[in-house]
Amino acid sequence: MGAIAAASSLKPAYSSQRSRPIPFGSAARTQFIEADGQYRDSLLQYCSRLTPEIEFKWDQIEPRQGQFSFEAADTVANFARDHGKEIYGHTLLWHRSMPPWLPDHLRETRDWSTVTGHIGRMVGRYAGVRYWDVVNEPVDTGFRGDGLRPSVFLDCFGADYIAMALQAAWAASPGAELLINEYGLEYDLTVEHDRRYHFLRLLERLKKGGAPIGGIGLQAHLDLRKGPVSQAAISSFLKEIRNLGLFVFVTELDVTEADYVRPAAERDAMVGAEVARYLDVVCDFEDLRGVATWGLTDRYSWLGLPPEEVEAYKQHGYWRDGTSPGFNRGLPLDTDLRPKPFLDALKAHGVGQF
Ligand code: 9MR
Repeated sequence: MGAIAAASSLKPAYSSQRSRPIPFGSAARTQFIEADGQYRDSLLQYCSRLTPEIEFKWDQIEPRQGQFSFEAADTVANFARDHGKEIYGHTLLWHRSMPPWLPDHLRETRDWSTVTGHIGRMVGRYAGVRYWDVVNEPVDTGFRGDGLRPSVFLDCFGADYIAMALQAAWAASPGAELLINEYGLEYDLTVEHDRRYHFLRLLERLKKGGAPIGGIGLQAHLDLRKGPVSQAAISSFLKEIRNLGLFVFVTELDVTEADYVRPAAERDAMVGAEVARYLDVVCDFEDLRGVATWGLTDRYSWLGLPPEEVEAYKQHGYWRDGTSPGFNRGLPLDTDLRPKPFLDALKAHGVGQF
């Protein structure tokens, strides 16, 4: 697809004029906040919310049982506070960020207070945080009839662990808004259809049981290899979310590319167009509380090439050149922190103030 098609889809179907912009944020990393002034300035320029990309995760906080390491988490939290930015709390329970000691400990003891201890500690220490991803990625297809992802938490505490975790977060901070954050919900693929189905059924069960869930996080890792996004599927999914009385956050928006060979401008247009197609539908959802991208700049993106290829590009001097081919260009700013059509798509949909 050429730049012309991409540009026309940047004009959104979405046209309702909200009284305020939809708050925009990004995942942020302490390591780069400390090391890179340009990156820091860009975060401050564009974002009103920051999501610690790794710093709040349990493996970072309690690498050895009972030994806590809050430095990196405090640094990003203080950075946000000092600059009038909000922190989005990511994430209290995630099967992929368990400290190494935790699985055996839970299997041996079945001690739920280990989990509530962690939840209470985080929610208590970062008491100003309004939104928390309480459970991250609890759904997976192909394992169980109820669509829950096999995990230590599920094994040790049963399917109720999700409601129990929400209760624990609620008990520690009744004012906070609690979410479940999930991925793989955007495309017209059987597996994503099943994920939407199971996620909705989980949310229904939670609401029916009175769990203190306020909303859902849609990670929105878009992928041009699967694309385009299915606006029809997303729209009917969101109708059901509205019927459940839940709010929505886009928590980890980015785009994996399918074609790394075309000129950068064409690639950027394709990325921007996919973002626009997605926002066309999601920004129509009335109770959309915010949009966050999973990183602000391609300079620091988890959507990298394999490390050996990155090394090769670095050796050829491409690393800081935002127009060079090779790197995933799936975030709003390029590696030189220049805005791309992705950022225009956000702007055109009333996301952010820039
Ligand atoms: O981008 C994050 C990467 O730097 C970390 O190594 C990884 C493990 O902590 O987590 C990545 O972020 C994930 C997020 O927490 C949950 N959704 C998927 C994200 C990408 O894997």
